[in-house]
Amino acid sequence: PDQLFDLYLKSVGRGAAFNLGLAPNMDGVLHPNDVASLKGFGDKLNRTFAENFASGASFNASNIRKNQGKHFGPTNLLDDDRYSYWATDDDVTQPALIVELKDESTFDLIRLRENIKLGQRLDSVWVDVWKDETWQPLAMATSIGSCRLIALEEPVTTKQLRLRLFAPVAAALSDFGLFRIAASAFETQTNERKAADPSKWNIQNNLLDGGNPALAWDGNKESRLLTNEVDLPKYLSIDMGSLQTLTGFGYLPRQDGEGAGLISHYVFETSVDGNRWEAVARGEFSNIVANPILQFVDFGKPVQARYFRFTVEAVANTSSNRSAVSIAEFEVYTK
Ligand SMILES: [Ca+2]
Ligand SMILES: [Ca+2]
Repeated sequence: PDQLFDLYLKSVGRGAAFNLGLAPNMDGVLHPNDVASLKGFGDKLNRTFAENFASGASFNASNIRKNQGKHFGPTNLLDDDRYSYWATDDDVTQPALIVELKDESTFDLIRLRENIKLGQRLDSVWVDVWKDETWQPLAMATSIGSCRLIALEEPVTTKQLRLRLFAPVAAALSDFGLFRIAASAFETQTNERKAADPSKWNIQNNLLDGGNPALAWDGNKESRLLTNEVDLPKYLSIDMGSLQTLTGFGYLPRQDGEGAGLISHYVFETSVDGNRWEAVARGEFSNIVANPILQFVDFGKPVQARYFRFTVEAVANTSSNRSAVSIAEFEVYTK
């Protein structure tokens, strides 16, 4: 959520579109982690903009266009209408506006909007706070446009602010808001899966002849097990050395761009004693040729096991059941 919020500040907060580039998976739905992040982000956004600390403020403008406070006065900054605005006379290009907040407030996000129907007029806006009996610069922004969000390094507490506007023509500011960036309700962990330590693994049985199986769990994406051509299905079973709680496994296809040996169909079984096996996952890596990234399979529930057996039922790019098999990395997850 925090990363999405940063992206929001950098896009919407600079008058640009907010494009996440989220891709749905093969079932046409977004990954649950993405959905959780979006919900957290939406929640953060709602809570951040729930209270505008500028609302109820009183203003003292150095100039109001034609002295028409009703049409061009600074109260138009708080009316939620992005086309109503505070404007100055044509020859006033460096006006100032003193803002007296209703209450002393703490904020770390400033929103400014121009009436974009009149074009982008402002060169820059300075925001000062009244502190220690003097105006102290707090923030400055150029190119305001339809929406400019300024995130402060740290929250500031004040009752009085001053805006100084610099424009080549009469200024037309339509909105001014002060907000407190809400904390995220939760943080998604980008690395929530915890891979089991493969240093204690021993091969129990390997029917995938040829190549060096240890290269499939050496932690190096560039090295790989590449077997001889074998008749599929064939399996490899591992003794992890002790009973573990497993939640899923991951298969990283070869990363060298070659298409041979990309596993398309698999069965993953576990065993407590190395004799009796239980299939906990069976399926297809359907997009592996187009997108040879880490293929993560969640068991749906934790499984107690000391042994696991990975059966390669078929590989992509061939209709024959005789093929080499490649595994750049293989991981099992304990969390
Ligand atoms: Ca307005
Ligand atoms: Ca490797």
